[in-house]
Amino acid sequence: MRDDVNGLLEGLGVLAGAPSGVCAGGWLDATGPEIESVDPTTGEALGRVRSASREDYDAVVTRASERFASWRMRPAPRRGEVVRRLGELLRQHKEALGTLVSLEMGKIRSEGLGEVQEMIDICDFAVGLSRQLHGLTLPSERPHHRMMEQWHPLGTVGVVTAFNFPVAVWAWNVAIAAVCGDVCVWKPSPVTPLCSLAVQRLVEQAFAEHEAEGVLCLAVGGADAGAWMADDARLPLVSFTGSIPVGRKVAARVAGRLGRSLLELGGNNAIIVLDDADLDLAVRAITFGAVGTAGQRCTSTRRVFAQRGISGKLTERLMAAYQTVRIGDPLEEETLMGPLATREAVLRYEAALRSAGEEGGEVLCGGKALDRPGFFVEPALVWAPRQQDFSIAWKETFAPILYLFEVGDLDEAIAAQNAVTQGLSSAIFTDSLRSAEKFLSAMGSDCGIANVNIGTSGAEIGGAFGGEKETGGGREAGSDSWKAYMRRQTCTINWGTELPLAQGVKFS
Ligand code: UN1
Repeated sequence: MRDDVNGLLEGLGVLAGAPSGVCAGGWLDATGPEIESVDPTTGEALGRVRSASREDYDAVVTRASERFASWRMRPAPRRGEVVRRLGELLRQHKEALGTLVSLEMGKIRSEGLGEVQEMIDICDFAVGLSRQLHGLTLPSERPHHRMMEQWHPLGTVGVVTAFNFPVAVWAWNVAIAAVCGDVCVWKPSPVTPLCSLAVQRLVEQAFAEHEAEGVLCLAVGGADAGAWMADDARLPLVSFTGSIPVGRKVAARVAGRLGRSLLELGGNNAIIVLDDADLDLAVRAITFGAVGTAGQRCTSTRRVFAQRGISGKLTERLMAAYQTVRIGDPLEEETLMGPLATREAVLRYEAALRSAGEEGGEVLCGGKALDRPGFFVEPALVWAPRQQDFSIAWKETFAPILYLFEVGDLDEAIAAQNAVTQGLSSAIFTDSLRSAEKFLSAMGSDCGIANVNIGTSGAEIGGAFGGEKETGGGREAGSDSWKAYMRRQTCTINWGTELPLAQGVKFS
């Protein structure tokens, strides 16, 4: 697989020199600095992309905003047809694009392919949705009046995505936004610029075939470009996926201009394992949740609260499972865990484990960076003291580190799980209906996602995805998340010959 990396990149059209990372219904000549894409498996350069300068970015937003005037008037089901074509192209290029995700980001190939599948799924969902952007009809208090609610496109949406899902999170946003009648400007992570070029090439094809060029635009850039978006009053909505500290800044800046932001920030996801749990399921779910994507999902499992009667056995089983994790080139079929995405991530992994040791945590297995090229680490299992005394577990470290805590009962587990400031995903393993229902009740998990007998990661696109508290409150993908990309209009229509005023007011 690795022998023909150049063939792969050429096939996706992302190799030659330092291609432009700026596209708005045709590729523009980018004039910003070059961004280097680094292969996390070897530590060597994969390619370069020229990023958007401030002028380039402005040109993209101007073009996109002009495009909005006609796109919003195309009937939603016709807009859906364009997204359907994009979904078809993604099906055709699933292997190549999934492999590129794996190559550039470092997740294993099966997860790279799964990420592209997530794009295909959301395209399908959006196509159906394009005939269901429904409003309500409401009874008016006045005779011969009717009230209704309708949803209109919002405008130009800024979409900022993270390195860990370099293509799927973009798709969640833009497939929905496009059928809603919005135009989008995408700023991908500078860690994965080649993925964004490959995707944009498919966008260009699908949208050109339907005379819809310029609806989905690209401006590759770093933190500067993110800040331009946050401050840009031409963007009524900025969808941001990334860390809590950066999300906090984005939210404040967007709020400062009274724009809307849709935030998908960090998680600190826990799995509760009760004494009556099916251990086979729990061990598999925890291992995938903590080790999958090398712990670099916002939904990755970071904490386990094991009830006293089962904690010993669970720990033993997890230690055994961790020994079987084959670390290596993510493109090799038998690999279960690839490298971290960047060198800095390795340093953060090491720092977190140092803190864990200083605070009384005991590393049960793993815990070292591998002595080989690239950014490889071992998945680490840490037996932790009480959570109150263990500050490192309150933070999200984007790495395969799992903290194991022991708890007495379900109430203690729920309290500990909810004690942190993040609120994305959560899960419980139990065979007790009563315990499961308590966990899902208003006094249970405070997260945006709460699962029973499945892990914290790997959500399907049909549900609304997002979390509470410092995770930012945004909801993307399925259910009624589309409403975030539209503006609601309440209309009252008088079909009578009188003009009665509401609330019985007389004015004559
Ligand atoms: C993310 O990590 O930013 O639920 C998104 C999951 C994936 C999406 C994760 N479907 O793990």
